[in-house]
Amino acid sequence: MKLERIELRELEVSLKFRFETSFGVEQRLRKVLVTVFSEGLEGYGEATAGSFPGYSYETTRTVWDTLCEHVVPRVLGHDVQTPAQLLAWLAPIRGHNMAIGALETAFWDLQAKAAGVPLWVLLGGVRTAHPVGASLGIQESIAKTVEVALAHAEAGYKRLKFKIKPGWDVAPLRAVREALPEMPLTVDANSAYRLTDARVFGQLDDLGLDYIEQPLAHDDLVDHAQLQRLLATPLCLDESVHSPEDARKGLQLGAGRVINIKVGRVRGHLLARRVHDVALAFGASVWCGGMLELGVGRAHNLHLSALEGFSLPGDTASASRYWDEDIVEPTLDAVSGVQRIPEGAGIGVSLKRDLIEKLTLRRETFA
Ligand code: OSB
Ligand code: MG
Repeated sequence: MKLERIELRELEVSLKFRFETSFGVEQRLRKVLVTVFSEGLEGYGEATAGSFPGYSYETTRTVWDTLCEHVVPRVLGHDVQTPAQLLAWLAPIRGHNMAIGALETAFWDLQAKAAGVPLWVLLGGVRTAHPVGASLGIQESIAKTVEVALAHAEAGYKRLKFKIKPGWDVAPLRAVREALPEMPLTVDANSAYRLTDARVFGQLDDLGLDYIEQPLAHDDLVDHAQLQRLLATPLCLDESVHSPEDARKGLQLGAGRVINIKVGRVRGHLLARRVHDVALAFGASVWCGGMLELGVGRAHNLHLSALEGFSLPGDTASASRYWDEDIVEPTLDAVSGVQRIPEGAGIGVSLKRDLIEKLTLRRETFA
């Protein structure tokens, strides 16, 4: 399909809640939306980068510049047959996976629409609905943490994940475990600890957590392997895995037994699927992570979650948990903790163009 025209938009949106992690607080977010035009069809992608480089070096601004200066000029006007071919054109670009992933996922949407099938079919998925959990930020008190946990359990979420940081870990989790003895619980440190904090992990190990997500450095596999040897609880890798090779090396080292797959972090669906395949070959579990996506990114996450190996609940919670009004129809809300994968060709959602226009800070069209 010839990439006839590519449109970029930067949107500004406000989360309904203050989302605190070990690297900072997010509430007002800027997101880049990509539309690829070909043969009268439109494919949509959303960059997963945040405004602040706390999770990754990529930000809304680097995504915008990388797309404008390097990604779009390399592919615009080309006749692209497959996502693999698209990635081959972009292979000389080191890193910037979230920028490339936004375009790559838009291309998948375009191809699925051209084929007249839902994206999950093209990806090789096996299910039409997926159980989801909720990722809960650091709260102002233990009482508030328990209250938020109970509210989300009540809402039907199948697993609750709590952000932790040094000084905010064992005590809030113990309180939640007492309040919800049977609930699948996990924690996510976003790289806030070191191997010398092994005592904290020893205590978390007694709480029956499903996994501990990215406790150690964002670029580490070796220390994670050492920590994993000390714990019964599986470690889950997030920040450390940018490619199928990273996944293979991490699992070979024993750095974890679970991988959080995020489309943007690994350059899009094709490589996300390969990370999934590598994990399965090692007998590791995977689940679909989230990056506070708007409807386009959320829909892509749901389609990816249709792959066989996504055996654990994803972070793809209800859109109305995050936004007063999302940018797509239908609104992607879970019912009793289960998200239906949107039906129809491609990602199966349509854009609310008036709302998008109102949220747009800048727009650039390449043709
Ligand atoms: O580490 O999984 C993470 C959000 C932004 C950056 C990193 C992470 C997260 C989340 C939220 O945990 C997931 C979501 O609800 O979209
Ligand atoms: Mg994480």
